[in-house]
Amino acid sequence: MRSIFRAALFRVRFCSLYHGVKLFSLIFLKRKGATVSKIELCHFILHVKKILMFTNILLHLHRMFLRPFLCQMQAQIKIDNANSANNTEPYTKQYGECGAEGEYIHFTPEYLLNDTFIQLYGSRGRVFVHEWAHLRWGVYDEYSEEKPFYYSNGRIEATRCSKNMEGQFYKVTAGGSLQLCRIDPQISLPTDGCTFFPDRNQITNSSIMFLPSLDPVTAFCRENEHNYEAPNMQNIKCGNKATWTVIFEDSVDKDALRSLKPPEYPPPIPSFKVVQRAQRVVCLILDVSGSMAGSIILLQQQAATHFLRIYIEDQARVGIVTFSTDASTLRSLTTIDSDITRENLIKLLPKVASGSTNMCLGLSQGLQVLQEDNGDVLGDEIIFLTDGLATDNIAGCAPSAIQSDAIIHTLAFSDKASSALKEMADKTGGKFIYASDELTSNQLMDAFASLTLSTGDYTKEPVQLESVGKRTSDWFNGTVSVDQTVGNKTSFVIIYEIRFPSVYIQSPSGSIYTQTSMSHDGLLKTVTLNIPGTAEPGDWKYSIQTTSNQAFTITVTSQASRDDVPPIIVKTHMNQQFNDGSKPMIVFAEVSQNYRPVINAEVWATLESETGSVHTLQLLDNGAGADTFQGDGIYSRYFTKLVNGRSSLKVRVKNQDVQIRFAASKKSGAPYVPGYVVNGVVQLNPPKPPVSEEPLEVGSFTRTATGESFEVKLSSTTPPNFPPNRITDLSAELQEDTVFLSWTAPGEDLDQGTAKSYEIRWSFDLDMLRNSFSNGHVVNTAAVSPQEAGSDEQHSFNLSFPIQNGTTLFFAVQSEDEQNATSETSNIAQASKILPGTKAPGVSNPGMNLTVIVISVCVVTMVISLEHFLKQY
Ligand SMILES: [Ca+2]
Ligand SMILES: [Ca+2]
Ligand SMILES: [Ca+2]
Repeated sequence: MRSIFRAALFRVRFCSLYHGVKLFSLIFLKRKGATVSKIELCHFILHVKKILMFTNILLHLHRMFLRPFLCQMQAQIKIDNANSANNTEPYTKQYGECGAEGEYIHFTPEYLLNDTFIQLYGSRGRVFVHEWAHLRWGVYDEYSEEKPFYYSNGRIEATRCSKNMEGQFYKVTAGGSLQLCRIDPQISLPTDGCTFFPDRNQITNSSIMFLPSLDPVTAFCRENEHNYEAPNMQNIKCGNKATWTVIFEDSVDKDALRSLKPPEYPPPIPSFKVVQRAQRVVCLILDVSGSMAGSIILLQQQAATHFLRIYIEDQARVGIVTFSTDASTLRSLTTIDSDITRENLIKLLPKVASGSTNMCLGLSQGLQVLQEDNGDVLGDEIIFLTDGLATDNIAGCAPSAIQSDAIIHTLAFSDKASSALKEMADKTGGKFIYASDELTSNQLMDAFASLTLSTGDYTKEPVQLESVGKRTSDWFNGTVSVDQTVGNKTSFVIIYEIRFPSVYIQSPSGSIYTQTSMSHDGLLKTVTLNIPGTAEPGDWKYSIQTTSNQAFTITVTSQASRDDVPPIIVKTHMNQQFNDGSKPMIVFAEVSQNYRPVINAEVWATLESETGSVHTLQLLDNGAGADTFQGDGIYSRYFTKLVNGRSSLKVRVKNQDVQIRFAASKKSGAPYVPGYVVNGVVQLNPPKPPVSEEPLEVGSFTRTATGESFEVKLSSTTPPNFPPNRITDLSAELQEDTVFLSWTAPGEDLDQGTAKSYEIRWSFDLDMLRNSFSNGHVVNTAAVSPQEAGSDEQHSFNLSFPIQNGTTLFFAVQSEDEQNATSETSNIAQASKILPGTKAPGVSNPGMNLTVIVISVCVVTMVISLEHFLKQY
């Protein structure tokens, strides 16, 4: 089953979420059929009156699905095994700003096939809607595992939306019986394990982002029912906005939703297109025009060699086409079945360049080659490499290439490369990568490495451990850490500019490899060391010695050492591919092992513009600034030094002398439901499936990865000034009459540098702080000078009056930079004063007469506020 589902990453194309049930039945079908490797759901344009069989959620959606998802790696809904045997929870990988699209939804086969999960999480259709809202509309969860309760108006409340949702609090013992919740006197909130059990019947119908499994829940929280106070991610990330508001005002579908018309009935029947790719079919289309002559054609040859030797997988079919004044087929589709086949292809790679640059001829020749196997090019790939100075009208022939259904990756060597190259990649699901011809940047080698479209089985794919270059006239030394997850097919490839250097490579146990164990290709200026068997884990040291001043690069790749342990991988991307300076960009890198976040790694991004300006940034997983969740293995940072033109993105990850940890992965996703209150009696669900967090000893590791290139066109001549970032982790505590605030420092420009000042305000009224920060009571911050971005900030102060028992206060911060640009208001932190021993007011238990369960003061029933209740429809 593993292999079937591993390959079963599928994409939803032009489609919406009508008939989630059909969608899932299709997955069953696929499993039984056992032949389908990829499912594409097409022509699914939707108006939804009744989404899914069970719910009556009115989501009028149509015309929304704009982006075709053309490869499994980019699949937005993945059905794949869990990251550890027992972790079957559905979740959405989401880490962007509020309203930004998430990365993907992950369902496990167990979750889809085992009906007991329906009881724990809700019906698959309902869960799908919840996950879809994370993925498509960038809304966040309205429950909180970290802060399940908070204090409001003298009552303990469950973190939820809407606040009209009723239920009771109990703790479930290890033996499965219910116990009274106890209050922790330190925080005046229930102790760990206390759980909110919602009533099965509710007077409210929201919210999907809180508890999609509950039958009465059919709607998102709107402003009139939104719980502004709940300390959940939705409020933290989205500035206390209701999910409904985010969907209609900030999401990618906001315009479509605004012009929405009532749907026609009946809605169209969805149709499914099932596509299977037996193996990868790829055509290299290489530029051999005069402008490529000299060092550039050599670079192309070196990188294409590396691709054919290391990256293209067995059983793939490869063709090679060149173009200049004319186009010619150097090799028609050839199945990679041995190293000899690879080397024969490598021998054909072009070495000389002359003539003009007729890109359209090359493209059409390549498309013809891709038809050789089966008469069409659907799902086939083109790798189109050019220095970008077209003689013919590439913009004229690009549309038909885009229409062809092939995936077109474009690698451009020149800043003059036509925008049609980027457009072809964008519109066909390919990648556009700009590579500088500066040898030490190693960008073309990296570009080829990043084009591998994953099948999802990372145990069979090369991983880049190192890619670095240097210009020197003596030594070029470095260390590459081979960890336990890799080691097979390890190769060191050294490219030199002028003269064959001396190369020494030392294994962790001290064996030294010299030239005699390496192969040297003088024409290709490449030295290669292939480590036989599985490379010894540990630090491998390389030393390259030259007597003349020249440039070098070293590229180290490896593969999984065991076929049951996927290696640690890293992926990187910018939050957008194009920027005009009005908004900052964010760099993301995801470090993971079999979907498990790898935390405590050191991650550096290098952003290099075509004009040669290089900016390095350390990416952080600290849950502050650009980073949404701490410890989720997503390392993020704002990129503020925007430079006009195209830029490349590369990250280096290392983990040395730090204990690496794998964190539990779920951050956004439908909640586990512990049970319900039915007629006043709690009906318990089976316990939550345990998440195994067995650590994997991997040792030190290094990784590099290249992201798609991006482009900046500043609309103003002066570079934009960004204010300090919005603080999202402000927290407040009250001890006696002293307020303790803590947060992570923002910077002069978003999360970089040092801000100039803070403005802290408080209020008894959350809404007031949220809507008019400047009307809050000001806190004297004269003594607080901001520290560097990312530092822990603390500030304590006394209010000028004694705080009454039972009082809740709200706090918020704004920061200012040197140019007096002000940040957005922080999340709103709250603190309550409850004197130990006081009975928490408002705590009641109307359920006590209806159940034999012992009741205490901390069993709380939610109060229905009918005046706040507004029916959604
Ligand atoms: Ca074909
Ligand atoms: Ca993170
Ligand atoms: Ca600034």
